[in-house]
Amino acid sequence: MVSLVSTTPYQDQAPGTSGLRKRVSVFQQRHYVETFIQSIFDVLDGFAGETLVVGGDGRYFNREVIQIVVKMAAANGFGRVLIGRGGLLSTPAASQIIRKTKAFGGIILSASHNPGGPEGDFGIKYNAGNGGPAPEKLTDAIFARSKIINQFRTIAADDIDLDHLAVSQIGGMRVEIIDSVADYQKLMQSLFDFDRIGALFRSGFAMKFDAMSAVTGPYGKVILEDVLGAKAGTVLNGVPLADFGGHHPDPNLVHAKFIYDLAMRADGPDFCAASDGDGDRNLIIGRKQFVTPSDSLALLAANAHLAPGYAKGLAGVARSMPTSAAVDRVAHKLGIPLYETPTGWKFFGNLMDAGLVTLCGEESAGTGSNHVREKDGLWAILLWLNILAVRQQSVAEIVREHWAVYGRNFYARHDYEEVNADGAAALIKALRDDLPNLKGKKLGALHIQDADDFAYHDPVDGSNSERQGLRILFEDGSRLVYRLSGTGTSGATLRVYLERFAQDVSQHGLETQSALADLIQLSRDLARIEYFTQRQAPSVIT
Ligand code: VG1
Ligand code: CO
Repeated sequence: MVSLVSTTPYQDQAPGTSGLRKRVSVFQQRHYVETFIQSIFDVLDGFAGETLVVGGDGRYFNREVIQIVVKMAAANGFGRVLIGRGGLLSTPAASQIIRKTKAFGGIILSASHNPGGPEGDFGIKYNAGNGGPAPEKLTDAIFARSKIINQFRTIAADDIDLDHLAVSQIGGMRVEIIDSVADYQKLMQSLFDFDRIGALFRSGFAMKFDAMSAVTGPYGKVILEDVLGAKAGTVLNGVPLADFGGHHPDPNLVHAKFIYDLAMRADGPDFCAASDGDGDRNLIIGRKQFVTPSDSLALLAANAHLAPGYAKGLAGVARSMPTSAAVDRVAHKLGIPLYETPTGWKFFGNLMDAGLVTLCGEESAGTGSNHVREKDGLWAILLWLNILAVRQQSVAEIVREHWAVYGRNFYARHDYEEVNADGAAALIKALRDDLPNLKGKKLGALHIQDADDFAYHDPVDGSNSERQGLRILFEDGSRLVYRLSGTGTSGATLRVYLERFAQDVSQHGLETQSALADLIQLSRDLARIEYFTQRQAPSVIT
C-alpha cells in the first residue's frame, strides 16, 4: 500500500466518451496514472482471481503505463493479466480478447486519433466484461473516486518482458503475453469469405491500406498481405511508432490526405483505406470515389448479407444522432428497426447485448457489428472487400447504384478545432436558449420545422442521456447539428454536422460543399460562430 502524497494531481475531468485523455506530460506527473488506475479498481467489485486484459496503441508512454498497471493489478488481487505482445492491442482486438477469455474487463491505453509522442496525448480507458466501453455510471463513479482517493496498491517487482510470448508470475498473479493478431485473424475468417477475397486479390485487384504508423499495421500485414495474398506493400506505414511518425493518426481528409490523393488518381488503386491510432475507425475510398462514413454504414447494411457472418440478415441497425439518415432508408427497406443514439460507442453496446442490433456506426468513420463491442476499422475494410469480391463492381459503381435506389444524403462535418473553451460554451448556451424561437422560422428558402437538444432514453437499461447535441431540422429534411467534442485535449472543438437529402438522381452528381452551400452559410450565421470563436471557417472539413 502506497500513500498518495498530498500534492497528487487529482483528475480534473470526468473520463468522457473514450476514457481519460490528456497531454503525456499530465500523465507523467507523479502518481497521476496510479490515481486513475486505483480509482478504476476501487469502484469495481468482484475481480479477485479474475482476468484483466491490458494493451495499447503503442504510443509514447504505453510501455511504462503497462508496467504500472500490471503491478497494481497484482497488488489489487487480479488472478491473471493478458497483455498483447509489445504492449500492443487494437481497441477491437482488446474487446474480442475480453469476450473470448471471459475476462473481468480490460484497460486500453490509447488516445485514439490524437497525436502521440512526448508532446502529444495519452489516454486510458476501461472496458467492461462485455468488451465494451465502461457505461456512464461507471465512468462517473471512477471520476468521483479519483477526487477523494488517498492511497494505491502496488507491489515491488521487476518489469515484465513485453516482447516475447511467455507466461510469468508477479506476486500471486499470472502474466501472459499473447499474440492478439492470430485471434483476431480467426475471428475475421469466421465472418468473411477469405477465399473469395483472396481470389479478388489474385485477379489483380489493387489496394492500399494506410495504418498511419499506428496499431493496425501488424494486423493489416498479416491479414491482408500474408493471409489474403494482397501484394507486398499494400500496407503503408505498417510499423507502429511511438509518435506515429509525427502525424495525427486520424483517418480524415486532412491527415489521411496522402491516401485520398492516391485514390483520386485515374491510375490509382481500386480500393484505399485507412485506420486510426487504436484501430477502431476506418476510411474507405474507391478509385475516384470517396465514401462518406455515413454512406459506408448504409452500404454495409444494405450488402452485409453477402458476407457469410451476416448471411442470415441483420436484427437491426443503429447510428449516432449526428450520422446521416442514409442508413435509416436501408433499415426501412429491410424492414428492420433503426436506433438513434448519442455520440460514442458505449450506447451501442446495450443494444447489441440485448440482440436488438447487428450493425452500427458513426459519421466519424467508426463502424462495427456485434462480433465485438467496439467499432472495428479492419472489420469494416474486410466487409467492404467481401462485398466487392462478391459484386465484382467498383466502389464507384456500388455507391452510385445505392444512391439511385435510396437517394443521396449529402453530408459534411465542419470542425472548428481548439477554439476558446468559454467562447464555445457560450455559443452552445446561446443557441440552446434560442431553440424555442427557431421553431417555425423561415430563413430564405429554408423553413425550420423543429429545433431541440437531443436526449436519449436507453431502451435496454432505462437510463437517460440529455444535452447530446443541438438539432435544427428543416421542412425539406435537411438538418444542422451542433455539439462540442468530448475527446479534444486543448481548448474546445465545435463540430457542426450538415445534411441534405436528395431523391432526385439528377442532383447526385453535385459536389458536396456546393450541394450544402446555403446550409453551410446558415450554420455560421445561426450560431454566430465567428462572434463566439473568432473563426471564419472550420479547420477540418470531412
Ligand atoms: C469523436 C467522434 C465520435 C467517436 C469518438 C471516439 O468524439 O466524433 O464519433 O465515438 O471520437 O472515437 P468527439 O466527442 O470528439 O466528437 V475514437 O476513434 O477516439 O475511440
Ligand atoms: Co479510435
